[in-house]
Amino acid sequence: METNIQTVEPVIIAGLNTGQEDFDYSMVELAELAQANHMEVIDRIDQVIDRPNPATYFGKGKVEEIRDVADANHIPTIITNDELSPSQLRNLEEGTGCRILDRTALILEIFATRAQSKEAKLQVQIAELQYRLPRLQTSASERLDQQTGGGSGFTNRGAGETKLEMDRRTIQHQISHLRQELADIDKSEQTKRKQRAKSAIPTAALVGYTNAGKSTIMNGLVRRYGAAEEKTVFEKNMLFATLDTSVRQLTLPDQKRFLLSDTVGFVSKLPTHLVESFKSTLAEAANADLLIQVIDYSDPHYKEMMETTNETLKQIGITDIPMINVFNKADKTEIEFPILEGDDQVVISAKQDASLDLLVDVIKKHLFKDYVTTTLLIPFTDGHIVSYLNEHTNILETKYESNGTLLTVEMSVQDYQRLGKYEKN
Ligand SMILES: Nc1nc2c(ncn2[C@@H]2O[C@H](COP(=O)(O)OP(=O)(O)OP(=O)(O)O)[C@@H](O)[C@H]2O)c(=O)[nH]1
Ligand SMILES: [Mg+2]
Repeated sequence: METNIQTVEPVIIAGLNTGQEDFDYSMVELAELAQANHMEVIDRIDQVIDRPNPATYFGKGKVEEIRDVADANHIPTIITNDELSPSQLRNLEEGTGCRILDRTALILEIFATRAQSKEAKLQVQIAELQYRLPRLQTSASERLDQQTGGGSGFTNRGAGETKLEMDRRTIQHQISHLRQELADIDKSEQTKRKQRAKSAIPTAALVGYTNAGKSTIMNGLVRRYGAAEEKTVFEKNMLFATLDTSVRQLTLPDQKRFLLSDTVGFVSKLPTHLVESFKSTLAEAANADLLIQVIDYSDPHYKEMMETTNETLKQIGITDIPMINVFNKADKTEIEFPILEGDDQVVISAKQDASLDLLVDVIKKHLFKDYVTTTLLIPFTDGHIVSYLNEHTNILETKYESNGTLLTVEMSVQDYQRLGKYEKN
């Protein structure tokens, strides 16, 4: 739920530049992620260094600098550009006196606030618990007890460890419980998917970086080609607007039908646990006949974004589905559009009808490539077959003969197999 009155938390973002090419871009993106989490970035602190300090991530002097800047500006939270090890996180918290949120925890927070469906909520909860598990620690007072000893240090440490063990076990228990719940939901989703597969309607899945325009394309196509009951989906200029998968059926003017799915977008350094948890959401893409990768062509970093998308797809095991590239938001560039490049690339704007038409042409070429065009003679006594053909196939020509209706039809292989007996030789 979004409310208008939102308290905005001031934060500092901090990153280690170890010479990686995309450092600046990843820091800009980190700021955007913070904004998406209702935070205001007050300052950015970088450190150029060969490798992270194993104990504190930043070097000693930098930790002090961060503490001073945070102190001077009354900033309670620091966000780091990389995921930190449990001990780095703890030491940095102690060294700066601030709450430390690493990139992974930030993304998890965003996902947790955005998750709407039961499935997405479970997926995020599992990923959060997995993130927390190795970061559990004895409380500060317990650690103090251990250090000061208090005469019976051994016993105290023993008690602390037991509490920690207990917390771990509780979390592990919760994880397996949530996994089971998710598996039950998955089962019903799988059944739905199987039903769709049986109906032999080809499917295409929109994939790509977050904020590229996937949902906008989905809505553009639903408005043009969806039946009245097919609802539009949420689209917004913010990272991770979509977390759930939506599937819509589209019927083109030539009666060709296909299912289109819209799903969660990707971002660089997407936490592994999150990718793992979202596998079932992404199953829709894994089972598609065609992937439509949407790219924000107006973003100077679109190439890195494509790379991240391709890498993430590989990571979740989606490797051999044909893919078309949609270079979107061309209206925000100087580039001419809509244009078709080769068989599998288009430059378009999701907000322009001519663009959507061009995209549909390309989708059609892929999804319906083994459609058959043939001529059928349907006896007048089989009027229901003519009605079926009218509704489900593309009728190119109709002639009435003395012994029945002669139709030149373009149709799916499945229909051809069933109705081939009417074929006119
Ligand atoms: N100018 C312009 N804006 C676009 C175009 N396509 C999408 N947008 C805008 O880009 C923003 C993000 O669009 P979405 O469709 O929500 O993006 P998404 O890929 O679904 O993003 P996530 O759900 O976060 O993964 C919205 O503000 C859209 O209005 C386009 O072709 N041109
Ligand atoms: Mg979306």
